[in-house]
Amino acid sequence: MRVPLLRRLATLATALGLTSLGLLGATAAPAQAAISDCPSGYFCAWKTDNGTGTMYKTNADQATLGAWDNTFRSVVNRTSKYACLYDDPNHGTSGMVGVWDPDPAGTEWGYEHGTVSSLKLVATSRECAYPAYPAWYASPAPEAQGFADMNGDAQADVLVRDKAGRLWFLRGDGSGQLIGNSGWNVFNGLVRHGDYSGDGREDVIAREASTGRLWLYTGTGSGTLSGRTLIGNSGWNAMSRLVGYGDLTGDGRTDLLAVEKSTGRLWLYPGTSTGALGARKLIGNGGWNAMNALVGAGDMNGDGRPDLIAREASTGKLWLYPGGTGALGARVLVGSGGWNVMEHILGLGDINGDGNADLATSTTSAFANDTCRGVGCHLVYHGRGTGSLQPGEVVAVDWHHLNGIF
Ligand SMILES: [Ca+2]
Ligand SMILES: [Ca+2]
Ligand SMILES: [Ca+2]
Ligand SMILES: [Ca+2]
Repeated sequence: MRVPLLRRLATLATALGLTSLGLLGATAAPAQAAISDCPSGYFCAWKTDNGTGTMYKTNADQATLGAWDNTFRSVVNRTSKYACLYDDPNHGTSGMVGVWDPDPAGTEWGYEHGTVSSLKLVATSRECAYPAYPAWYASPAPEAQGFADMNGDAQADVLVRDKAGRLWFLRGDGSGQLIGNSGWNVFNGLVRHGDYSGDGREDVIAREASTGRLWLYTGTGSGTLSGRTLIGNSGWNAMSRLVGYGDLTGDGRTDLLAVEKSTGRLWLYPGTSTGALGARKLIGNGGWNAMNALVGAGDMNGDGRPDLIAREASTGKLWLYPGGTGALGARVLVGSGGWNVMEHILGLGDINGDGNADLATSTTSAFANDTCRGVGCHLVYHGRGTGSLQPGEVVAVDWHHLNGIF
């Protein structure tokens, strides 16, 4: 089945913010094309509007197109990757960038405008114009916080899962390191923070969607992960939210919080010396399903104990629940509303190096301010060390087309 080109281009232009609207007025693709001539595994193009005549084919990136420069009129992408078509040579993005979805069966074909000068085949659509991972910058924190720092350089780190199921480690200098080649899309819960295995290095906990199992991936201390250990046999899909919290019990070991879907109860699963989780304890009687974001945010209010940030779905308010010893204290309002325009809220410790824990966010389509609009704006809210936050600032605009940031 052929996806209408107009809709596809319009969607893409909106989503990626790449395309000038000039091409959206093109007429529909022609009625016939010899797409069956294109071999499986190849991207193919023709100089004619109906896929007849000499066929171009490639299964590799092309910085220039030689005799085929500015000639593509109809195309089919029978590769398993996204085909990015650039008006510029060398994959430049100053001109139009078109994106064709993977279509190994060759069931869709479309119309191009005779302006393509280079092409690239990539695993995720965002890579047509951006790195696979978003921009992330953090300053060295004055105190070692042991929170959100997987490689021990005192800079807050971010982990990103992309739509191809790869895992990336962002160390805070704008770069990204691949730390999981594939397969991470089997998880429907990914959490940090803290050291569960007891070696002083931050780990990752992942919930397997198909089994409800909970896995501990032990950090190596350099940003990468080594082997995994099963720490929950089953049943974890009964939890709507998992929160890597830090130490709530006061024994120096990182604990996990979880909200039970059916009851709205909040449970504390204490970390132990072995990486396994201890017997759970009820720390919230009910009502926690009213929260549509829970963030282990480190010590936001400056009393030396990690705190919980929660977003109330019905009001868009942000609440701080101060961590005590094995329990949470009375909540304090730290965001008076509007927080539902955030897709992710991340507690990453001290991002700007002033000693106070901060929050980072990325936005939904409902967000707009003077510097950024829509999906994928990335803001930092600097903490004042009292629990309250300074106004957010947009610091990047490419936190979109991903499959998890934590
Ligand atoms: Ca770090
Ligand atoms: Ca603990
Ligand atoms: Ca605190
Ligand atoms: Ca700070």
